[in-house]
Amino acid sequence: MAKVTKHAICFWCKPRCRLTVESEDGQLLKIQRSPIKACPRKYCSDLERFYHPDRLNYPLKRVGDRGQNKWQRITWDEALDEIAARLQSLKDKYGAETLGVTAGTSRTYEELNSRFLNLFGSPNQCGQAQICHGNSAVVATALFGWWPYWMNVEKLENTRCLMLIGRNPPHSHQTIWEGYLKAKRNGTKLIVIDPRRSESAEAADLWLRLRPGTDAALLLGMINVIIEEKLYDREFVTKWCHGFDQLAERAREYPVGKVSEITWVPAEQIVAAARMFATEKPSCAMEGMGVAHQPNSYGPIAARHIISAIVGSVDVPGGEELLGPAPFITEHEIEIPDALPKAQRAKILGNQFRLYSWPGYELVQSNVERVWGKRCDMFGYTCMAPAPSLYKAIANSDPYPVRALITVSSNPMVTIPNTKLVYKALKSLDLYVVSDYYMTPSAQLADYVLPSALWLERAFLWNYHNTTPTIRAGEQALPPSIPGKYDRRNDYDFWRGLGIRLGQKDYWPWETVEEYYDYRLEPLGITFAELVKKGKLQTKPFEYKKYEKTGFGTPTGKIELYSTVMEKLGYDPLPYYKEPPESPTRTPDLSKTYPLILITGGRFHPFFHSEHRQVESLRKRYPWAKMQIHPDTARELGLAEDDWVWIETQHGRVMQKVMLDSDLDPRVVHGQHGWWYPEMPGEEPWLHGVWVSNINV
Ligand SMILES: Nc1nc2c(c(=O)[nH]1)N[C@H]1C(S)=C(S)[C@@H](COP(=O)(O)OP(=O)(O)OC[C@H]3O[C@@H](n4cnc5c(=O)[nH]c(N)nc54)[C@H](O)[C@@H]3O)O[C@H]1N2
Ligand SMILES: Nc1nc2c(c(=O)[nH]1)N[C@H]1C(S)=C(S)[C@@H](COP(=O)(O)OP(=O)(O)OC[C@H]3O[C@@H](n4cnc5c(=O)[nH]c(N)nc54)[C@H](O)[C@@H]3O)O[C@H]1N2
Ligand code: SF4
Ligand SMILES: [Mo]
Repeated sequence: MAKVTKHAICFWCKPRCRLTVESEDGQLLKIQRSPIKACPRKYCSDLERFYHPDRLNYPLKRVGDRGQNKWQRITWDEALDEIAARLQSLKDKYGAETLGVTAGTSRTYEELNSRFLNLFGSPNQCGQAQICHGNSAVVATALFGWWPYWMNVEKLENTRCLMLIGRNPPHSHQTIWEGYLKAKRNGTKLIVIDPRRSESAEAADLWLRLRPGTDAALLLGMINVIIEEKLYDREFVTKWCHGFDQLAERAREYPVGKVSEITWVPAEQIVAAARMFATEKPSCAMEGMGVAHQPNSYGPIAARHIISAIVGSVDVPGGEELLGPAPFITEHEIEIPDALPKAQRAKILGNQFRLYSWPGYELVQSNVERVWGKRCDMFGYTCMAPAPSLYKAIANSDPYPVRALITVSSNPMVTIPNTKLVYKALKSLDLYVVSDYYMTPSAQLADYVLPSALWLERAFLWNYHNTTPTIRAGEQALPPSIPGKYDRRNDYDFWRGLGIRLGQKDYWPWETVEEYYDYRLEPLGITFAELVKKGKLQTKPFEYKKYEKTGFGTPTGKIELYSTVMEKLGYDPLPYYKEPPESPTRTPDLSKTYPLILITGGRFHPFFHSEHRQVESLRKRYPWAKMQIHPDTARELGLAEDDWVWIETQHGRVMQKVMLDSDLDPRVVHGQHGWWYPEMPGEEPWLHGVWVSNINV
């Protein structure tokens, strides 16, 4: 048979590169190298990953006790029939809210999770968003009326100063980093706020090594300097910002001396950063997980958006670009949130988090729609149950029984905080279904494990959750099923198959994912196949300062430095700093027993969260998990490079290997996340070594 060349979108990590894939007779031959220098794919062969013996090939049904690693191979029809029947009977017994769905970090068709669940009648959709960029998306939209689109890397050529706050793109978003390096040649400045001397920090003009968890104080201190030194954009603030006087009053509570004490950052550095960001314009900031994972992350996220606003860097090229939606059928429209009855909405787990839940959603999005004509999809906003609320509810049957869970593209036993709680919850379920590429510690606890088609084996339409008018498309490059070898299915087929069996037939008219995409593209007059040929479609030109015609998509029509949304929801309308729940200042007694501050999860190549630990050539680079620690601290504890060390908090302990780092504050250690060891036995108590080095324990 002749060689076939196709174009697929790679989902191994964040840039979502479109790659050329060569195959023959369904066999993968070669994948074009990525244009990105820091691509983690270069560390192993694609054949090694694609044809890995651990890949799941057929649906599996549990035959032993949960966690015994005893499985029977069944067909897709058997699996879907049985799952549908069990879901129906649990729904009859406990109500539709007894089903939860958990997703990962937008690796697959997550709008379909919501579509299925809304039609099923449960509000309990749970993603990674609330411990990922979801918080930023929600807060930005509340304050700006749209989420600034930071993946427009070309914009960095116009940026004069980039501020990275708890974000390290050389390892996490390589395209952003390459965009910055290009801009740097024209003199673009870089400020990095990070307790670690990350690769970004190394390249920075200013590196602020702060105490973990104190970003809100630092950023409020910078706001105070900018206001006191009158470095803000007076005209923009007067005309387009709501609540400047209240903000100034709040910022006065954060003089640099006090902020320096809280954050461990020298006062002159705080002043220098404030001046640089306010004068090298347009400036823009990008916050990451160092900030998003903080309790009370509203504070730093709001403060960082407010800084960009008061210096007048919003909706200008190279600043915080508000690009608006693409005029096609958006993920949000596919989710059909209105299909979920109001009485069911009210039952969403975690509804005490009002900004993230329906009341906040309605307040924010009705204003977004007024100005943009569409709601902002923003992954994980369509009202999700936060993971801790979901797992607590399952484990304790409180506030009601949640007896069934479907996990598609996530590994909660490794990636969700508090593994012991997740474990207790998963063990107690009546029905647990996992769709994945590989067996994982989470899948080991399932009743059904379904083999998902890899990115090479499926079509995908990508537009960053409608935060940009640009759409990209990749086609299915390899067959997901080869008789006698494997029978994987695309997650689209899974949701459609399950939906049809549960009375949703009219809502799944598209037999294939390609037909589904044709439907979504109809308003643009282009088919999915045509878009694949083009590769990328800019549906309309990027426009700036649109607010001059329409106002901002917020209740006041202005950028809300003082958030009327937060006020209506009963929260403090201004950002503020609160000590972390466990800290040397707030819990000094605890600090006597546990004197060091632990941060986790800094990204590192070649891994992606809990993935690729099966791939031998990659494991050669990191056979075991590593913990960064200052050499002086290590010496005091009698530790040397590469020693195994217990990392212990009041919640649990795991072990990782010592990696010395003399740039770290001696009071701080950093543990990698995502660790499990596929080579360890799958059955309990091992669960592939999930208790050994997994920092979320
Ligand atoms: N301590 C700590 N914990 C963290 C973080 C941290 O920094 N520190 N980061 C958090 C963040 S930001 C995030 S986003 C989460 C990520 O959490 P997860 O999304 O749970 O992370 P992954 O390990 O990528 O798990 C994805 C799983 O889905 C499978 N998979 C990948 N693509 C597909 C697909 O298309 N279909 C199907 N069916 N399966 C697929 C993979 O094989 C893998 O097993 O982790 C969070 N957890
Ligand atoms: N290789 C690889 N790439 C990835 C991923 C992956 O797992 N592996 N995950 C992807 C996903 S889902 C996401 S969300 C992104 C996340 O990408 P980033 O947001 O860049 O995530 P991190 O590397 O976890 O965190 C960035 C920095 O925050 C610092 N930090 C820790 N605590 C604090 C603090 O209190 N304040 C401040 N200011 N900084 C702090 C850490 O030292 C770290 O250098 O990466 C994506 N890309
Ligand atoms: S691994 Fe990441 S950088 Fe490399 S091709 Fe895939 S998406 Fe692009
Ligand atoms: Mo994430």
